[in-house]
Amino acid sequence: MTAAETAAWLLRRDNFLILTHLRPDGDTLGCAAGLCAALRRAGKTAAVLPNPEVTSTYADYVSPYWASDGYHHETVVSVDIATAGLFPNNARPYAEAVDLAIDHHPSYDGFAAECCVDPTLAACGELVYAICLELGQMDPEIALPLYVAVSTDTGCFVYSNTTPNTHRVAAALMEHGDFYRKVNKRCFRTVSLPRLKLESLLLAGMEFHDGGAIAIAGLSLDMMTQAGAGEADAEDLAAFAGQIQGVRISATLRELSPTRTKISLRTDDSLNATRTCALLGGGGHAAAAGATVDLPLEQARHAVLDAIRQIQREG
Ligand SMILES: [Mn+2]
Repeated sequence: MTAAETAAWLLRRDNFLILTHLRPDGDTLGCAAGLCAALRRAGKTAAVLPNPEVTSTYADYVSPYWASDGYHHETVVSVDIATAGLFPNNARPYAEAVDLAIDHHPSYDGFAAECCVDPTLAACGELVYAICLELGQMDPEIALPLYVAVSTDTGCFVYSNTTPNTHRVAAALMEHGDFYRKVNKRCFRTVSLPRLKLESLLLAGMEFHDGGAIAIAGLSLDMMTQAGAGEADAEDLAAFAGQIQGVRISATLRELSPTRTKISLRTDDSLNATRTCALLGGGGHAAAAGATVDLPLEQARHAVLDAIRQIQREG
């Protein structure tokens, strides 16, 4: 369905339960909060299924919309979820019962009865914004979480998925208040101390090859403990080494157990990341791929460098 058809569909229904995905990010949570606020403004009853994995970064934006125990719903809507496999545990009972999926993933697999999917959009928030306009609803309460959705899914408008439409939607949302200053500070200008310690430990143990063009970083379980870091502090750490000037190929290795290591590879045009990771039993995209190997961390360092060398030789 188009955004207009989706809005008309929503207006014919009531008592909405909105679902977000596993390891929830700003897009899924912001879309849920924004859509929930807009439906309530339109006179509907709506609530978001509490997501047990919500982090402190996003909790304030979405927790006012959590469904209470025993909330009665008739219409189930998922936002930013490509497949029922990404439902949190408490959403599993709804896997076969989703009435509408609103999503922007090309991999959306059709699990819902109806869908509004646009894979050209950087953030699902852009789509929910269009639906809210069609509902005739936009105010600061709706705009704030949608700004969170759009800004976080584009890394504050710098990831390669960012489009002119992303900026147009963000600009329109910014017209509804100066909330974006606090959002930008919280989401893009704040790092936890354990995260900084992790980056420092990662840098201290980083190995460089080819005059600094290749960086290999290892993150051990012991480093996590030393830094006092949790999962949230380690998020997207695979992007860290690639930020160093001159680095074209970066591998970030994470110790899962003394005999198992997860490899994340980021490359530029000089090396195909998928082909390299395929040698290690993994896969992914041309510039970002991964593999999990049954090797201790230190041996995995050698294995990934060997794989890089082999693909370089093959050209
Ligand atoms: Mn998204």
